[in-house]
Amino acid sequence: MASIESVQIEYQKDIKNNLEINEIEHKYLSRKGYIAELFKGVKDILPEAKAEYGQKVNELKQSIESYITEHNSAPKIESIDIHPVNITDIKSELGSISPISWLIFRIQDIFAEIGFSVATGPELETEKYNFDALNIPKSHPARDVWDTIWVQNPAGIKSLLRTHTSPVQVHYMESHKPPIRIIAPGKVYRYEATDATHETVFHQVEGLMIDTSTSIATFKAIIQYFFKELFQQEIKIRLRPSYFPFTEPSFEIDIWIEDHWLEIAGAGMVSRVVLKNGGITDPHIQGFAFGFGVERLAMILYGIDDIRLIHSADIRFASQLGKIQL
Ligand code: FA5
Repeated sequence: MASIESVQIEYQKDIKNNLEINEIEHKYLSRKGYIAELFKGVKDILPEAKAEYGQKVNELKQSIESYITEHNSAPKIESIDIHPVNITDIKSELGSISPISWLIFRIQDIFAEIGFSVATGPELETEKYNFDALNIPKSHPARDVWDTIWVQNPAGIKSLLRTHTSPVQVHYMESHKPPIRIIAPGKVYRYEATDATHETVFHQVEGLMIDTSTSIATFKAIIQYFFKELFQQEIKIRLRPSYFPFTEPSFEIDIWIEDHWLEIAGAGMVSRVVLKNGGITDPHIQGFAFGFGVERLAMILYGIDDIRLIHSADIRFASQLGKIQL
């Protein structure tokens, strides 16, 4: 049976040797530790010495406890500064839908009214769909118009990030028979320097309408309907003759804003070569296609004079525009 003195000596030794705090606690203060053993030993003490013995064990116990409290690195519960928090008061910034998504939903709604459904295609494309099937062969100078971000994949196949949404035209024709009325919104990528009206990653909405009686007149009527619905007022537009290998004839659509024309879309009657590549060979079937720049439309609608602001990741910008009901 340990004596008070021997426990005291042992304890001093342990302190000197920097014994871990939890080991000291276990060794001296646990249920089977030295202090408990000393308290049990009280029964063997003479009755007149019991009180003094008990007092000494208690003093030793207290000095061990205060040593432990002082050296324990864990925060003392009394010393933690507790501030009650009313969790109903915590305000977090609510995110909002991006202005571009808003606009795409709005465009989808406008076209849905006249029977156009929504199609999609991959952003990681092949040369075949982005160029070849659209009548832009390898050597064709028109390929330079679309500065391409090429992607080398492990199988050695050359892929690319689509430079426009026009590949969706061919994917859709391959899997659907005319009549066709679709729009295909999505991201496109171009390896080009940015400026106030050009981004590297932006959105287009492709449109494709094909059946037996679709003409340039149909195209003009639909485009006029679309702009009137979107802007809720008459908008001055002009069709400029242009060139795309996949349409014949081809146009560029410009919109008059304030004091200048802004190019908003490419369009035209779908070339026979493209129809054939999509599996349509009936000479009575024809149609038109167009490709809008969504950010360019957003610039006009929201009065933004620099396209780079739109994807600047500035939450104030996005939330402000996201609240505007189109
Ligand atoms: C095309 O991409 C054609 N695929 C459009 C088309 C579709 C023509 C179907 C005929 C038939 P273009 O490169 O012009 O064409 O781009 C179309 C629209 O995307 C432009 O009118 C413009 O609004 C927008 N756009 C083009 N480049 C950028 C850019 N770097 N940043 C933002 N918007 C752009």
